[in-house]
Amino acid sequence: MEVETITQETIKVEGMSCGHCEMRVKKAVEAVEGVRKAEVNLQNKQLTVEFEEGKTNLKKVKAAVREVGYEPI
Ligand SMILES: [Cu+2]
Repeated sequence: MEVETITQETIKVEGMSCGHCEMRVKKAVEAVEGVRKAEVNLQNKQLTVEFEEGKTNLKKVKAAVREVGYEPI
């Protein structure tokens, strides 16, 4: 049986100005294979993401954020 390791990371995302931006980032990150959960906090400019290690990594998550037009830090 395969053991999945779930990693949780919180990063800052610049460029979000409203709830629409928040949803775009959330959807983009949740679409990344291996991502279990994404929560975006507009006020704190924070993205909290839970993903399966080995299936994806923070670099891919950040790339997905950039793809929809925001700047992960
Ligand atoms: Cu917006």
